[in-house]
Amino acid sequence: MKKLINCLTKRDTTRMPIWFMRQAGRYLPEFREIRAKNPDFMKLCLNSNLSSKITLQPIKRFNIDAAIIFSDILVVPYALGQDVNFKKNEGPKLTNFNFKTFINNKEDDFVSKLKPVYDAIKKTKKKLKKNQTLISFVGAPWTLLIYMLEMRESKSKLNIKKINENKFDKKIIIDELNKYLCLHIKKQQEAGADVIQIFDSWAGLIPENKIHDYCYKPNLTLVDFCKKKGIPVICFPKGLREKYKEFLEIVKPDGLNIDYEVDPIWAKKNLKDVCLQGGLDPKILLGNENEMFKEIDKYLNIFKDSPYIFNLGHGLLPETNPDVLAKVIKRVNLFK
Ligand code: 1CP
Repeated sequence: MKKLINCLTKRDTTRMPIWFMRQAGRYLPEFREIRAKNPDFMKLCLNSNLSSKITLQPIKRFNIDAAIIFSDILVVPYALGQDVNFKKNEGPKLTNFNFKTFINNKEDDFVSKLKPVYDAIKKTKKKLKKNQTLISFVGAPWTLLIYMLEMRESKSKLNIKKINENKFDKKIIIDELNKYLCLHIKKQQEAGADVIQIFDSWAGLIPENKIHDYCYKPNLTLVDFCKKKGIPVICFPKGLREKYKEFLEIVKPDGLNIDYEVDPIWAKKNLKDVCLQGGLDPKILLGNENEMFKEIDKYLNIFKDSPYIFNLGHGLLPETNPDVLAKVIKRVNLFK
């Protein structure tokens, strides 16, 4: 039986499942070894053998309940015609967005460009045990748009002028993106994905008067699609603060990942009828171990009797020591 799915869909609280965002990544020496030989990150994401191998690396090392397929949210803009480059220390760079090219995409081309992702899912699924869950994911339209239209000035600031000056009809782009995101979800499910996670990493930067159009509505479309297809779905609208409550009331996903700015006690009180996930600040894993265990125990005690999946309030940082992560996992797995 899959512990994670039971918790997510049946709200079973007998044992707390655990996995980590960015569990396949730069903090693992075995990942860095492959990465050093593959300087083109997008090519690496689209190499199904290597992508499956990377997906399984944390599963081999740790006693965790889920694998998350090694890919990126930006494979979607890539498959819709943009060049995507990952420059060291600069973050992803996408080429100039062309509305006409974008709107004239064909579903068959999109699916054939992303076939390696679906192949990687098939290969990985065969190697997982029955009790391990395979998670696939998409980025929500707003977060993809930030990269596609190069709207970000820094980690926490949007170029508002650029957004307002932007002549493209964002509603048309969001609807079109959602069409392809649903297709990507469908194909990932057919390949063997058990759960979908929707990352809206920049939801916290949406201007107040646009939150419905840019966040709630597009996430709801994706969640409703997952429900129709019968695949459990977890949302991560990072940075929404107290609006997490409104998001939940409108979007109603099976699972909701809270970020490290959300007080877990507030979350337990205000975010009901959902399986919560995550919350712990990834930076805690870089500091003093006693402090770290204290923080972990806080989450364990708050959420012990409610449906909760142990994870973080954002992805694992590249500086994380894998041996420390092993201790975190042991602590959680011994809890009940
Ligand atoms: O240099 C490297 O080795 C690349 C680092 C890296 C990795 C390991 C990137 C570049 N993407 C990934 C994989 C990845 N990305 C996964 C797969 C597996 C796993 O979680 O174990 C997932 C789920 C993502 C999702 C993703 N990509 C998000 C949403 C989650 C989040 O972090 O907020 C976002 C925003 C991206 C874009 C992206 N990809 C990579 C970078 C450096 C970024 C930008 C992040 C930023 O702008 O801060």
